[in-house]
Amino acid sequence: MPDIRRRSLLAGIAALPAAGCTQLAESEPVSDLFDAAEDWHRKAHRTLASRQALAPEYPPDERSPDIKGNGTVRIDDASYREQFAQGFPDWQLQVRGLVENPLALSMADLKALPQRTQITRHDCVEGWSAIAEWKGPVLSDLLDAAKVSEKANFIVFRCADVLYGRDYYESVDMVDAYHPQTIIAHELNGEPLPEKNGAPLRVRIERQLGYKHAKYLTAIEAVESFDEIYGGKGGFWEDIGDYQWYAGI
Ligand SMILES: Nc1nc2c(c(=O)[nH]1)N[C@H]1C(S)=C(S)[C@@H](COP(=O)(O)O)O[C@H]1N2
Ligand SMILES: [Mo]
Repeated sequence: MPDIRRRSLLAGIAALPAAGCTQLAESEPVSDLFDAAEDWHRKAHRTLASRQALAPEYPPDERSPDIKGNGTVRIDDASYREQFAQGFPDWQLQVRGLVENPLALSMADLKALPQRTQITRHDCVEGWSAIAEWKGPVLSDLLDAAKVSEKANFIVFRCADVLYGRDYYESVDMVDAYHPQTIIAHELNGEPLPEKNGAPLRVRIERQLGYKHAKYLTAIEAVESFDEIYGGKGGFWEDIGDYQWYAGI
């Protein structure tokens, strides 16, 4: 959800206990009700706060010697090969869907935005992890520039690769989309992203398992639901039935 809505949600939660005071609360059943509501809101607030917490970051000397590539590691498509050979001069990242102001950003546009650098651990559901430094603009800046509609509930990531005959794609909710460590990475350990790791762009969503971190990004799409998108479950692995949509860590 856009910042404003998130903020008003938090403000609403914070304001609630105050409503339970004085006169009204003196009659027994009403005050029970207030207690229950307060309890519910306290739990909701705690859940939201824990989802907004930062993932651990590491010092440079804890970086892994290599970040293996998983899933797609090479794209054979001729136009991708040409772009790759030239350093992606014409690559475009679209920001579209339920937005007031759709964007088409070049690599130069993305590098001109404020950048975030973070050394984090990637955890793959298959049981391996690796620590690496990632750099790129934060997704929330792109979403703010595109002015995401109040109707949008999810952000979908579209990719350039085809795995087992299907287009790879992924999605997250607005809490992860606006998380301060969710970035559109174009560098890995100080170098342009290698092909195996998603060149030229991949998302880092540090509170989620590896398969959510879509590589070879072509578009970011704000949607109300997944009903009309591929298998309707919000992601490549989710549609196949292998992994859960929510992969929080
Ligand atoms: N487009 C795309 N994104 C993808 C995948 C993929 O095959 N295609 N694999 C996912 C999985 S399962 C993992 S663990 C990570 C692997 O990232 P890496 O190749 O940089 O190690 O990317 C994720 N994102
Ligand atoms: Mo993975």
